[in-house]
Amino acid sequence: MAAKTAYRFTFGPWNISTGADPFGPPVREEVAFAAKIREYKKLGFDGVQFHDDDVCPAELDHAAMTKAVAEVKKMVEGEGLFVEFIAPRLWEHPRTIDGAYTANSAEDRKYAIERSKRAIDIANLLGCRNIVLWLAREGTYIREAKDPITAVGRIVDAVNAQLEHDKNIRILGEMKPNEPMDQAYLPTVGHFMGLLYRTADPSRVGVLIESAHSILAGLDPSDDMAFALWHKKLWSVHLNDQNGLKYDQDKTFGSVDLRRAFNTVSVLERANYAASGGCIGLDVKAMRTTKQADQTKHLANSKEMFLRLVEVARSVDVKKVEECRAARDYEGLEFYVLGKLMRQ
Ligand code: 3MF
Ligand code: MG
Repeated sequence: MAAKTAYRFTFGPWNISTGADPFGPPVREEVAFAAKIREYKKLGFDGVQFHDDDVCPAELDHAAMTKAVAEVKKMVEGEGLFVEFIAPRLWEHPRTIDGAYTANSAEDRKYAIERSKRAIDIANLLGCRNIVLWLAREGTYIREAKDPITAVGRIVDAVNAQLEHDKNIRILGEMKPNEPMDQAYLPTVGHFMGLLYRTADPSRVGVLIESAHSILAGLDPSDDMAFALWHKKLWSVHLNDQNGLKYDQDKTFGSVDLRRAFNTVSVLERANYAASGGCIGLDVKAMRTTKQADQTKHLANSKEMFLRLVEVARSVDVKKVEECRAARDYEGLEFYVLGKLMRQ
């Protein structure tokens, strides 16, 4: 049998964090950017995901930005890494308080689009063609705050402005139903998929699916991924785990529901996701109780969980599964899968 395409693993530098949360200050020392980049290879990762302002401050003029990006490129390439995507951080600036593309102020919407185009320029300088849009503040706290119909159109306009800014760039929507907003305008993968076919160039628009975001929407991540895979639109993932419908937890992959993680891995294996060029991105947070010396354990553990589940998925007897399906013996199938997960 031909060797399968190896999975490529990525994460963003925000996954190494100080442990500050809305209820308490940092509990670990801040790690310098360059030191974070040096961790990747040690942890067995291949590439980096960036917010635009992880690369350089958003206020830099064009010349200073170009220079700063060149330094980061050198640093990343020096470590033998590649940049998987750039995500414009459209949720921290004073001009994005009321949303970015859907803000009621025309000036603020203009800022969001300009900032997104700038993120595309940064991506180009880094030799990367993926832009991830996590539409953090495109929604409302109260329904009456914005015109929801206009809002949907404004998101399409913003995507189009980016597709037109650069004819090579690809846009990946990362959908999340709530947090920070009470209700997001495009809460699920399905919502964004319904919209992407109406953009100026649907062939350059796809999705990044985060496990926790699907779970927060009451959906199963593996089914969300299967839906996007059928459309050939699953271009990246953020694997993690989530314990029920509460705040976004970004737990270690597989740590809450092993079977759900197994099904996620199985669907990626079944679709030969790695061969299509997609990376295995992790978006995981260390527990606040984690000590400084262990601040990357959650990343190593998530990757290891993924690889172990790949082994389990590959050990599944396809014939046995098909027999159970044909006989409608789902009790038997379930018990077989549980046994596999217990390595029995
Ligand atoms: C929010 C997220 C973010 C996004 C990241 C890239 C911290 O819930 O998951 O990760 O993935 O900003 O768009
Ligand atoms: Mg994420």
